[in-house]
Amino acid sequence: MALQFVSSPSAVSRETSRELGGALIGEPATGALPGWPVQRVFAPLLGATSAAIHETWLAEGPVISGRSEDIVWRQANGLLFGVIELDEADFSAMPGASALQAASEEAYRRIFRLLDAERVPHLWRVWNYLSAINLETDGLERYRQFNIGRQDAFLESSRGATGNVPAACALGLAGSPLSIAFMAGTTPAAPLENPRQISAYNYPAEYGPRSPTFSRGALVYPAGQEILFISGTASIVGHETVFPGDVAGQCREAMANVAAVLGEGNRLSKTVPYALSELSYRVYVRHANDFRVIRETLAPLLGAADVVYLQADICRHDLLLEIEAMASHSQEKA
Ligand code: 3EB
Repeated sequence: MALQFVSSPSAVSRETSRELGGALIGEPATGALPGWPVQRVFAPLLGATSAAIHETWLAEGPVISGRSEDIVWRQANGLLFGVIELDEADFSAMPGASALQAASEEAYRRIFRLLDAERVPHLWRVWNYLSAINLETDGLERYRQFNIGRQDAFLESSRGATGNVPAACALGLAGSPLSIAFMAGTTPAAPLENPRQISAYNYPAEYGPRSPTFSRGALVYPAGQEILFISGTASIVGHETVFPGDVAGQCREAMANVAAVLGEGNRLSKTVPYALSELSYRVYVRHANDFRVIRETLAPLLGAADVVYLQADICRHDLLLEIEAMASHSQEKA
């Protein structure tokens, strides 16, 4: 398999020169971080046997490392993985634009400059984390401020903010800087939408002055391979939250949405069909107290799948959980 995803309680003990990048989920690291781009996800793990989980993407061969404008990145075989962390305190609010909005726009501008310079133009998947995501400052929720900066950067880069946009997630983590990890490639992604939902980039204005810029999922193509990314998925039908206050109901509805995006993936896939039970899941739980109910409700729907549960704030105050998932298939035909 060309690109490999590994998950373990600790960083790979010795560097193999094949690490492209990854994430460290759990308690803030006290020791040194690995030498490859690592997104620190400052979120308590739920129901885990270790204090932290390292997730690492391994390329087939040696990788090239670089740093530009605070982005730490690596690339191999037409694929680039990068992480940028920005401190909002380094940005100033302007009339009508918060420091978070400015930082978000700048982060995406830098990402697009890097992708243009490295000729890896297609943004496939983005992981967005920020602190206090539901906090309202100067009359606008911080998630909505982030959405303005993100969309402006897409429009400014002439990428457009609808249709061909990356799969993504956006969560709130206590004490986190604005942290954005991304995977990009030399080949275009096939974006996926969910027939049960309005595309997020077409959400009406009641969810903020600018719509979020992401697709419901994507099929992407590292050499010889197809990866299915299912974006952060919640209990939303059309554009409305359903089952407010009912955590089990939200679990079932979110999984119905995951299944719907998987169905779209299977319609467009160049490989054998994907099954819900083969995906790797990340489940974000707003209230740690809901964890048991969420795990019990999801268990029969996920089968033996790998699941990481973590506490995080979801970008709408009435959403109690969000589920993202991915799987990889070889494109080699038997
Ligand atoms: C939703 O469906 C839930 O802003 O990048 C999910 C995935 C959500 C990605 C983002 C937001 C984002 O609207 C929230």
